[in-house]
Amino acid sequence: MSSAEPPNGLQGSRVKGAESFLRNVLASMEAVYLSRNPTAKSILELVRSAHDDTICYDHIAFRTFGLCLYSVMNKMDGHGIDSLASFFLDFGYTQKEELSFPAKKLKAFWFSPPSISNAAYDGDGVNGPLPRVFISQLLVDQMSKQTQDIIRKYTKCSCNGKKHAALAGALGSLTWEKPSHSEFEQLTRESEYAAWTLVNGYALNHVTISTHRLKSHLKDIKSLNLFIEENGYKLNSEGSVLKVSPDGLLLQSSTLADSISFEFSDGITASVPCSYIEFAERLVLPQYKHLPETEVKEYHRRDGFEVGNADKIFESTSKQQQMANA
Ligand code: OOG
Ligand code: NI
Repeated sequence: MSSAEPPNGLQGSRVKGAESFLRNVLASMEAVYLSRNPTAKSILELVRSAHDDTICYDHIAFRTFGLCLYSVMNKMDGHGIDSLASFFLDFGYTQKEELSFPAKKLKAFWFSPPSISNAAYDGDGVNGPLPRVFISQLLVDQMSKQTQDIIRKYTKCSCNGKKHAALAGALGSLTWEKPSHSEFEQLTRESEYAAWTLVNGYALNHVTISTHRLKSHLKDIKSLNLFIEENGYKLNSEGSVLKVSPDGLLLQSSTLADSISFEFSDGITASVPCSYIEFAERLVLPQYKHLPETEVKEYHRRDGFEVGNADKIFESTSKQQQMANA
């Protein structure tokens, strides 16, 4: 699952322009995210200021509607993972493993970042090491007819919006019309993921702080979780607060999504779930255990994602988690 060699990518002066464009797009996506999610914004500030630290993003994540064309079975209509993946692939990302969540009717792929000049590794946030990208999609064709009809109504009216998913994410704009409140409620009953995607579109679902790249004691995710809770924030406790992969090397936790007031097409205004912030600690792979800490690079650590962890992290936008923590 992991390789000891850094991947090829945006190196050399010819591609400097491409890298800076990619970072500008990420910065716009992040700005939309920070403006809508006060919890994420204040946690990033808190972690930075507590020990005058810089933050590296482990990954960023998006949600999409994966649906087949009406007429052609098994041919995707272009709103799913591919809509956003194409942008990241164009800028040097590499597609990695698929993750499958049959109970939630979801699947996902993750993408590893291109390698970049070493200088950039000193930056903060989107100016630091480029994040992995996690993109999931709802398996729309497995939903009830009622839910499918609603999703198809909106994806259809977006025309070619799906070709500009990254732009939509950077602008924080939906590529389809706003739904009615009852349509949102219908989706919520069947799949909270579907309802989230209908009102948030291609906006960033979360960014993830790489805890092992912090300098203070907060590099230990258990200390960071405690610190976040002591400062009055609620963490997603689905399963347990700390999600641990079977190999014990990928540790993750997340906050509960903020809510935002949303005006539906029928004039009803109601609060809808927005985005959350995640924390991830990647431990050193057994074969590199002997390396002194100062020599440990990111590619010596556990890479990738874990279905069992992700399955619980998806719940960060669910009503049930909000109520359990109220
Ligand atoms: C993604 C949940 C999974 C991870 O790091 O495994 C995830 C989502 O909520 O859309 O973020
Ligand atoms: Ni994540």
